[in-house]
Parts: sequence; C-alpha cells; structure tokens
Amino acid sequence: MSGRFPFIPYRPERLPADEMLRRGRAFHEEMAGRRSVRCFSPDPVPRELIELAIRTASTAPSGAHRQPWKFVAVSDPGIKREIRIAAEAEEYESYAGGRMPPEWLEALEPLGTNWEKPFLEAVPWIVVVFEELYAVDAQGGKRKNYYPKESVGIACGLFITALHRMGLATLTHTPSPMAFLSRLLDRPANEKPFILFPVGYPAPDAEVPELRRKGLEEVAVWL
Ligand code: IYR
Repeated sequence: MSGRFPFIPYRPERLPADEMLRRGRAFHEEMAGRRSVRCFSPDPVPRELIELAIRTASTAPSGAHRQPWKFVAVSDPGIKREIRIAAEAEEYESYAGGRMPPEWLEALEPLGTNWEKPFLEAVPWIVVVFEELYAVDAQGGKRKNYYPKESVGIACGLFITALHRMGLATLTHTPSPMAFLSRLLDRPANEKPFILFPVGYPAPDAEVPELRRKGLEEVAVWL
C-alpha cells in the first residue's frame, strides 16, 4: 500500500482579532476549571457522550496519520469489579509493598492518594486507552507506527478536554504496572495499556486538593 492522499482545500474561517481573543480567553477559563476527580457519582452517563469524547479524541494528529490508539469503554459492572480488584492488588504492592520508592510516595503525599480505588467500581464508565505499538494487517504482517506515545498522549488530552466540555469528570489513572488490563480486556499483543480513565460526574461531596497551577512565566519562554 502506497501513494499520496488526494489534497483538498482547507480554508477555516479567519476570525476578527477581538473574536479570537474572546474565544481564547473563554476556552482558557473553561479549561482552568477542570480538575482530576477521584470520587464519582454512580449516576449513569449516556453512551453517546462517551462516543463523542472518543470521536473527538480520535481527531488528534498522529505520526504518519496511523492513529495508533484504541479506546476500550467498559460499563459492565463485572468487568469494572475485576479491574478494581486487579488494580488495587498492583497499587497495594506499589504503596505498601515497597515498589514505589520513598521519594515517589513523598511526591504523592500532598494528593492524599493510596492503594484503594473504589471509584473503579463506582463510576458508570471506565475508558482504557491503548497505544498501538504496531499495526497488524489481514495477513498478520506487522506495520510500524510512528511516534505512538506522542500521538496517543495528544488523543488523551483531547479526550479529557471533550469530557470537560460536556460537563463530565475523569482522572488520568495509571495503576502501574498495567499489563492486567490487556488480559482483562482481551487486547492483542500489539496494544499496550496507556491510561485508564474513570468517567462520570463528580460525587456531590467530591473534594479536590487546592492546588495551584504554574503561571505563564513559569511555563513559557519567549525568544
Ligand atoms: N498509580 C498510583 C500512584 C500515583 C502516581 C502518580 I505520578 C500520581 O500523580 C497519582 C498516583 C495511584 O493511582 O494511586
């Protein structure tokens, strides 16, 4: 398989300067209100909203346009329970079994996390994103993907953004190591677990740490 795509015109609307500023400010304000949540309401979330978030994530740019991602959306209570049990076993080993070095535990202390992950059962949806390390064609041949980590990372950012825009909350959860997710979700060897997203509404009494984000002067350099 080779050859160039046909090229088509791309003429997005060019906005007036004040409208650009207005939109940029409004979007920044909206995104600045996003928080990672660890305490979810059991209220159901329509599948269509999850579909939209995945469609939006899948608009991400990717190396050689290989789109090396797969989103596994779980609403089945039995599978969520299995994920919780397996994740907590790994997390227990990390937190209490000495797998996380003291420096790491210290870094997490302000967040108040521990090995217990009840939200994995409480949430209406768990979306596990897999990184496709290489593609497999119909004959079983392997085709290399390019920059899969960068590509999937961008897709995950768009996923989080889409959820927030729709009024849903999530957490970028990485119950490490994540190999158990391939087994429980029956994914092939070319797909590697990347991030697990519990998705739902925050619980009515949810709290988040009062953290401060770096200012522009700390994250931007102008030359
Ligand atoms: N995976 C563990 C530990 C953890 C690691 C980081 I880096 C965090 O920002 C938060 C937690 C857990 O989910 O508890």
